[in-house]
Amino acid sequence: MKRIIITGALGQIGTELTDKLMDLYGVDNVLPTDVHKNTDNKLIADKIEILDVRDFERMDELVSEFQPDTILHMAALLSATCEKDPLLAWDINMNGLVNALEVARIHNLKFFTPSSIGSFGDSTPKKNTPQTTIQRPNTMYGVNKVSGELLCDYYYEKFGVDTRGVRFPGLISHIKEPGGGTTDYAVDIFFEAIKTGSYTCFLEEDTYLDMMYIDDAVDAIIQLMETDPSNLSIRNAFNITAISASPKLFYSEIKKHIPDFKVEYDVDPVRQKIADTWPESIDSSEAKKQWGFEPKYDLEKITKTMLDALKVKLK
Ligand code: AKB
Repeated sequence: MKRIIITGALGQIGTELTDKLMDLYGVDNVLPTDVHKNTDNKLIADKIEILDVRDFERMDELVSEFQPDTILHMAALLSATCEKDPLLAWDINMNGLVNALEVARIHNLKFFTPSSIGSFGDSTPKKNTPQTTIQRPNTMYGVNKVSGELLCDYYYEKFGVDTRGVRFPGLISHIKEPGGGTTDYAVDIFFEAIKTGSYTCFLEEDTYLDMMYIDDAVDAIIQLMETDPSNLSIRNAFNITAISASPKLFYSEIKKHIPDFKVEYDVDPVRQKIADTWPESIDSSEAKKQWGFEPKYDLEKITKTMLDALKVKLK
């Protein structure tokens, strides 16, 4: 990658990804885009262009002007939001993706888009979920993610677009709070631990899902995009994960730092139902083998990093 356009640059992953890319590749070689311009990040604020990913003409115009060699298509609605408005989800997640794949085809760009553990469903093996397995999700988000993976394979095989992707687990960050995801509790719990010393969790205490710290997620995207294409046999999305964790596990880890921390449960049936169809732990051995994926943050390190950073941020 030398010159990169990003969609959804102010989203949960986009914000930290854009920052790191500007650092590595130079501010002038990164073009952040999003549907709004509200950010405290000065470098991103100076460069950001408005782009609704459903608007193909505008996307094409920005790419023609900026002349990137890579598009990182991050704009998407998350799982719980998709369930609230499934047709809007289809419009943004699918039409946005097709537009991004089309500009990649027309302008010969390398292409990345994230899939998710949400691309799996009830009939998928729940433990150590293989790279290639049954994917029959029953959520709109899952339907979008599986269709997206298939489209990436199609564009690679039919048009030779250099498509790459990962299936992200829940991501944990203190910079940007997520919105509308099923795994959001794993971020909220840290914010509330520092703000109020207690947290009411919307998933049951023993719901195990894969999680990862945002720095590992950003590094994974860059590492995958910098890998020689001949090393990659998977063009839809690689399973990646750092830890498999439950609300109870986060609670006991946080308690080691804040002994009075309290957690209660008020389960949201919509998000619990989504979580119950997702794997408890996925197998990321193909990502390790093909492009050296190796997360650096385990539960202990994630907890300490989050609490230390939020103590400063929220004081
Ligand atoms: C969500 O919860 O929707 C996302 C995801 C796992 O894709 N964080």
